[in-house]
Amino acid sequence: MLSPEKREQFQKEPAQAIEDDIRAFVRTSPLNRMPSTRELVVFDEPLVRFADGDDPLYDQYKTIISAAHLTPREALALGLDRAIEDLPARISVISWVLPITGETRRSNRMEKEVPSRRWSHTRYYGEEFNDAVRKHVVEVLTEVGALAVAPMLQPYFRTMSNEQVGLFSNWSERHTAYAAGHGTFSLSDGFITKRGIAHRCGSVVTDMPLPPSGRTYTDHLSNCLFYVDGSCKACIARCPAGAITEQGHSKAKCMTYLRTIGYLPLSEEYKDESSVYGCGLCQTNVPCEYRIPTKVEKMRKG
Ligand code: B12
Ligand code: SF4
Ligand code: SF4
Repeated sequence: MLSPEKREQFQKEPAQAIEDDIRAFVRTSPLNRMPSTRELVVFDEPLVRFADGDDPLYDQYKTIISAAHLTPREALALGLDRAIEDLPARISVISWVLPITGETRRSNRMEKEVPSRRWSHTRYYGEEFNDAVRKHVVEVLTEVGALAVAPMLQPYFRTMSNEQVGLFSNWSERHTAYAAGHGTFSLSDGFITKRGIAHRCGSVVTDMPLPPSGRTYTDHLSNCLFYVDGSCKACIARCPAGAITEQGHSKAKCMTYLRTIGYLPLSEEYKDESSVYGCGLCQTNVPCEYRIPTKVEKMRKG
């Protein structure tokens, strides 16, 4: 239940109210804790931005990804079991980035074959928490009278593949993060934000009119050093599966590796676990781990 003050804030300054609310939830939720060491949080302070639900980018995604990738209007209408024509004139998308903590990044940096236990737990319990954020945001928006749907929590959410992009889902969290101006893609395929590439992200579609945060980059690869000046390539050396080359990221090799280590834990560290989750070695011990590396380079050059 929201306090009367909070309700008033949602009326007067909805964008700030949502951002404050997500930050408070990440800071205080007991679910944002490592199960083994409850005092350690899974994610740091989140980044929150907004996209226009009718941004023409979403129509481009129908071609860049697949016709099956939903626009925000489709995602909201399907989730509410309404016709698209019955939706309000303005649609917005709330996009958040949950930066992985320094402790977890450091632990994964030392690994060469399988992710650290903390990284693996961030993949598993962290995504459970990300789902809790999705659910929480939908509940709060509904309480203040808005329509809201978290596409990844909907029964219609699915992952599939096509010849053009290989594996994809019908709601890509990172393509919404791109639309909201959080950052860009990269050689390793990871999404580089101002808090770096080591994060998880999520989103909710709503009819609450929120000001789009805007984008400052020139294209979808602007934050990666390799695509800016041909340098870096640190992620290529980090990948134990040989899934990253100058031609980009092989999802097939990456997924095969994730499945292999998932079912056959290699490290002593996992002897009490039933499974290892994720990998993310390409997202730690690399220049884009904590920051947008192209900006650092530009500053250094004057
Ligand atoms: C399927 C899936 C996978 C697949 C395929 C990943 C992929 N690249 O699509 C596999 C199993 C390989 C995988 C692996 C991992 N995953 Co995964 N995965 C997903 C999932 C469920 C769907 C991804 C999706 O829909 N992709 C859509 C396709 C089209 O994306 P794409 O091919 O990368 O997009 C390219 C094109 O669009 C192209 N492009 C071409 N022209 C243009 C033009 C424009 C304008 C734009 C914007 C783009 C564009 O650029 C992109 C990059 O090359 C998402 C959750 C979600 N619903 O989003 C998580 C997600 C992508 N995974 C995530 C993570 C963290 C991982 C792992 C690190 C595992 C782990 N947790 O330890 C590895 C990392 C692999 C890597 N090197 O990136 C995070 C990514 C966060 C981040 N930091 O980038 C997500 C978003 C989950 C989350 N909720 O946070 N994953
Ligand atoms: S490690 Fe370097 S080349 Fe790889 S994604 Fe990061 S900035 Fe790009
Ligand atoms: S997640 Fe692991 S296997 Fe996949 S590209 Fe990154 S380092 Fe390679």
